[in-house]
Amino acid sequence: MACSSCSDDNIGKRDKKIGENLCTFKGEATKENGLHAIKIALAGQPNVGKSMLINALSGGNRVKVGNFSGVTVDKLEVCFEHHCHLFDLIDLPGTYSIDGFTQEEKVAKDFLLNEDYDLILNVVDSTNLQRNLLLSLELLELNKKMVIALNMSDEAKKDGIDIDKNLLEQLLGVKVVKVSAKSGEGVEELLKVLHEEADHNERAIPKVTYSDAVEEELLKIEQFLKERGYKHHVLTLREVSIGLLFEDEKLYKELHENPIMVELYPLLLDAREHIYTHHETKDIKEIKAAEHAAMARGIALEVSKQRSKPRSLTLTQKIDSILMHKYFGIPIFLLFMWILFQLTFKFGAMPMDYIDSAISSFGDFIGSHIGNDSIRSLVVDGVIAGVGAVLLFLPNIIILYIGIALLETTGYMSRVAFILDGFFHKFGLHGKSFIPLVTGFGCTVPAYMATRTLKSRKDRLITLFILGFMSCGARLPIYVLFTGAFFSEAVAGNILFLIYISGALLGLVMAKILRVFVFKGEDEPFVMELPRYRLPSLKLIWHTVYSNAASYLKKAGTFILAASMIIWFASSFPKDRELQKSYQAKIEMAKTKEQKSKLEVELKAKELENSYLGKIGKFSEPFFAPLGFDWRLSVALETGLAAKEVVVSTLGVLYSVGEVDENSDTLKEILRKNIDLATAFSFIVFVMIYLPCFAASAVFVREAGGWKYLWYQFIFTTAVAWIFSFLTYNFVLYIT
Ligand SMILES: Nc1nc2c(ncn2[C@@H]2O[C@H](COP(=O)(O)OP(=O)(O)OP(=O)(O)O)[C@@H](O)[C@H]2O)c(=O)[nH]1
Ligand SMILES: [Mg+2]
Repeated sequence: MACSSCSDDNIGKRDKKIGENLCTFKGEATKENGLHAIKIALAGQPNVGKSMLINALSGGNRVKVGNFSGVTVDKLEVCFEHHCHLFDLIDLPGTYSIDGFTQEEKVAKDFLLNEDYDLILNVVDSTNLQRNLLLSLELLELNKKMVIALNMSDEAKKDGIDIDKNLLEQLLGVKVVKVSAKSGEGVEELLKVLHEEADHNERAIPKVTYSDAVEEELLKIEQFLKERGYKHHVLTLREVSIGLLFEDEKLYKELHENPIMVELYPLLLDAREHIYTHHETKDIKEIKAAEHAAMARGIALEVSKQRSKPRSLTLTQKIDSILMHKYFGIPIFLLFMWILFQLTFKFGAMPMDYIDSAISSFGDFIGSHIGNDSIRSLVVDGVIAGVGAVLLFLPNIIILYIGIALLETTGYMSRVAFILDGFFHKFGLHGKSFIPLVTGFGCTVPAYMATRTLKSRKDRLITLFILGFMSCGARLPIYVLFTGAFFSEAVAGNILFLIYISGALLGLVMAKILRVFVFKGEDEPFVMELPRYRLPSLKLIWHTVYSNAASYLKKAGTFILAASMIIWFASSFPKDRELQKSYQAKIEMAKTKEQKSKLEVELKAKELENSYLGKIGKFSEPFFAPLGFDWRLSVALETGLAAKEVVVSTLGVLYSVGEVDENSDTLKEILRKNIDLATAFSFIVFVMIYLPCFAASAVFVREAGGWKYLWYQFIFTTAVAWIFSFLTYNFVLYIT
C-alpha cells in the first residue's frame, strides 16, 4: 500500500512509542494518516513455532518460546510497524482442534470464534503436514481471511520433505508462504503477503473438496438455495450448504426463523441419511471429522514428497533410546538435576565473595561520608544490607535459569514428563503435571498458569495445590545462604539438591493425600506429544536468562529496596530514650573494654526487641518457638509472605541493625554465630513448604477459581510447614 504521509521520521517516532508501550498506539492508526492497522490471530497446533514466528516477524523477543506443547497458555499481543502497516499480532495457545478441551485450547477457541480480527495466520509445521492440516481445514470454515505459513521449512528441507506450495494454494484456495522462524527465511515474503491480504477487500473463498457422497448432497442444497434466490450477507451458497449439512450451530440460529428452512429441513434429513450409508456412524460431527481427516491425508500426500529418509528423526530416536530408557531414564534425569545444583552452588559461590566484599566496601565508603547517624543507618544497615543480601545471589539465579532454559528448549522436558508418568500415576497425578512442576522451580507464577494444559479440573487443582512445594528461584538465595553457612562447600551442593528433591517428593505425597481425601476420582490418561530434539539457539537461552536476571535485579532495586527501608524503619523505631540513657550511664562506668562492649550488645538487642518489628516478632514467637525460631527468624518468615527474597533482605537488615561491631561479618557468619544446625534445617523446611509470594497467590486465586482456595492453601501449607519443621527440628536436635 502506498503511504505518502508515513514518512521515515514518523515511523521512527511511532516505532519507539510502540516499543515502550505495546499496542497502545493502534487507535491512532487509520488509513487516512497512512497507517493501516491489521489485527492478525496466529493459530496453529502446539509447538509449531507460532510464538517464534511472532518474534521473527516483529524482530523482537517479546514472546516466550520453548520446545514442548503448551508454552503459550494465554493470548498475548505484540505490535510493530512495517511499511506503514501497524501489525497487531495475537499469539494464541496451540490447539489440535478448534473444539479442544483444555483451558488454553478454550482461550484459542474463544478468541477465534468471538473476537474481532482481520485475518488468521495459520502456522503449520511443514514436517507434520497431515496432522496440522486437520486444524487448517477447521479454520477455513471460520470464513475469515487466512494465510498459511509453512513453518519449520528448514527442518523439512533437512528431512528431505518437498512441499509444493503452489499446489497447496490451489487445493485450499488461500495464500501459502514457506518460512522458517528460526533462520528468518521467508519472513519478509510473509509480511508482504499479509499486507496484500489485509489490504485486499475480498476474502479468498476456500476450495475444500469433500467425498463424492457429501459433494453430491452439497450440490443439491446449493442448487435449492439458488433456485429460491437465497443470498447470505457474508457466506457463499456453498459455505451455507456446508454449514447446514454439518449442523453449524451459529448458522442454524441465524436461519432459524427464515421461511426457507421449512423446505430445507426434509432436504437436509435426506442428505444426511444418504451420507450415513457411506459411514459407520450416524453422528454428523464425527462424519465431518472423518471427512476432514481423509482430506488432510489426501492433500498431504498430493503436495508433499519425501525425497530421503528423515535425518533428525533418526537422531531423535537414537537420543531417546538413552534418555528415555526404561530403567536408566529416571536416574539420568536425576543426575542432570544433581549436576545443575552442584553447578548452581559451586559456580554461584565463585563470584559471591567478590560481590559480598564489593557491597560491604561500598557500604563502608558510603557510611563514612554520611554524618547523620540515623541516615547512615538507613542507608548502610537498611538499603545496602537489605538489597545487597539479595544481589549476592544473582549468579546462582542465573545458573538455575540456564538449567531450566535448557530443559525447556531442547525437547527433554516432554521426555521426562513421559518417563515420570508411571511414577506420577502412583501419586494420583500424571506426567503432564511435570511441566508446571518444573516451571515452578523457576517461578511459581507461570507455573500456576501452565496448569491450564491439564484437561481435568481435579488434576488441575491438585497440581495447583502442590506447586508451592516446588521451590521457586526466589527461595534459592535462602537455601544457598543457609547451606553455605552450615555446610562445607563440598557437600553444600548435595544439600541443595536434597532440598529440592525433598520438596518435590513431599509435593507428590501431598498430591496423593489430596487425591484420596479431597479430589477423589481417577486421574486422566496421559497424552503428550514428544517434540523432536532441537539445539537451542544461544540467543534463545540468552534471552530467557537475561530477562529473568533483569527482573530479579529490577525487583531488588524496587520492591526489595522499599521493603528493606520499611524493615529498617520498623526495626529502628520507636527509640526508647530512657533505656538509652540508663545504658549510656552503665557503659561510661564500665571498667573494662569487654564489659563495655557487652553492655553495648545488650543495649542493641533490647532496642531491637522494643522496636515495632521486635514487638511483632515477639508476638508471633510462641507460634514459631517449638520450631526453634527466635523472633527475628519469625519476622523474616512473615515478611517473606510478600516475596521470598524479602526473607534474606529482612535477615540482612535485622542482623545489620543489631550489630555493634563496625567491621561487620557477612550475613553467613552472623547466622552461624546466632543459630544452631537444628534451627537452620527447620527454617529451610518451613521456607520450602509455606505459601509462595503475594504475586503468585493472586494468580493462584485466578487459576483455582476463587479466594476460598487461597484460604485452604494457606491453612494447608502452613500446617504442613509447621509439622514438618517441628519434626525436622527435633530430629536434628536428637541426632546431634
Ligand atoms: N528448526 C526450526 N525450529 C523452529 C522453527 N520455529 C520454531 N522452532 C522451534 O520450535 C519450538 C516451538 O516453538 P514455539 O514458538 O514455542 O511454538 P508454539 O507454536 O508457540 O508452541 P505453543 O505455544 O506450545 O503452542 C521451539 O523449540 C523453537 O525453537 C523453525 O522455523 N525452524
Ligand atoms: Mg507459543
